[in-house]
Amino acid sequence: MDEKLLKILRRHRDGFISGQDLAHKLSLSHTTIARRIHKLRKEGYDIQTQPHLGYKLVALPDKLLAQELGWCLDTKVIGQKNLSYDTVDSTNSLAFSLANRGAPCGTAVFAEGQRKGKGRLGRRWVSPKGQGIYLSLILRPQIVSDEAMLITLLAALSCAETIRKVCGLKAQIKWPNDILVNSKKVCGILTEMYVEANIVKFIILGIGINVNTPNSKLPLGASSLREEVKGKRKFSRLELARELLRQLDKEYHHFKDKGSLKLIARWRNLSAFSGKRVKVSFAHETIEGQAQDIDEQGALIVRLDNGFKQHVLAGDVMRVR
Ligand code: BT5
Repeated sequence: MDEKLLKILRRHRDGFISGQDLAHKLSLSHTTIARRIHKLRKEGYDIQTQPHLGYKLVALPDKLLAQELGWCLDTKVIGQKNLSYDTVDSTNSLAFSLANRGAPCGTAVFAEGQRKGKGRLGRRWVSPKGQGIYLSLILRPQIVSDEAMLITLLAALSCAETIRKVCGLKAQIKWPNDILVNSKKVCGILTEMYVEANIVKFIILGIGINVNTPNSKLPLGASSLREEVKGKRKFSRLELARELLRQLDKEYHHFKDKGSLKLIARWRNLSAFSGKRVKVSFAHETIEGQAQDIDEQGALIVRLDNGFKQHVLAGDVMRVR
């Protein structure tokens, strides 16, 4: 990818830059410049040409390209190394093998589509190409495995905040890993980890967001940001993904420096089921009661009808009316 050429074109977005100037700045021939512009256009960059004036970058590709995701991204760790792929089986599986081979904390793996997107407990994540965000982040926090749930909550908070900020939609968190808009699932989170002697060696934080996906391509009960916004306006996946990396970076550093208290307090404000009657399903059992709060480990506190408070660390929650 021609980073330097793109950098110059970006700086001249309000006007044209001549082929001669480009050739001079990059110490290349006119023919090479023309060839590279052609290549960028094939990547999806909209570059206008005017005789005597030269070139002008009009629009970026509707793709999550690593160089666009990372362009002047003001984060400390998250997204400082981005990898982008066309179609993969699962970004979580790919990130897991990269982390195993030593990829640094903050590495973000994006794909345009997934063939075998993973949900929890062997479930599938429907991942149509070019319409959603499919991201896996490699994190290396210094925590024990009991604290890993907090990373899921941190991610849920970052996703909900991003959707609220960029799309103006009232995103809410359904414990532990779903983001709902108008009670429909628009985003799911899958946290996987590698643990040795109870110490977390790395975490793969997988995030799937239905951005412009039509409902016809999604399972029942799911929706996308585009479907839920008035006028069904299309959103820029790039803008959303960049803001998500920023929010994740901010929340991750808060958590590392100040612990989980503030995180939990902000999480509470966006929780969809606080105080509501819920049913929680486990592999072999179901409980029913009032969702009261989450504890300092991120477990859901459910008050059963007999007054007993059960702290739930994993399970599927459903609202009961
Ligand atoms: C999740 O699991 O919600 C976690 C989803 C994580 C997906 C990301 S994409 C990037 C990264 N790479 C991966 O391979 N995965 C992660 P769970 O709570 O188990 O929900 C799964 C259930 O949600 C399915 O059984 C369907 O009912 C529903 N579902 C599937 N695809 C969906 C979609 N695109 N939008 C909303 N709901 C969906």
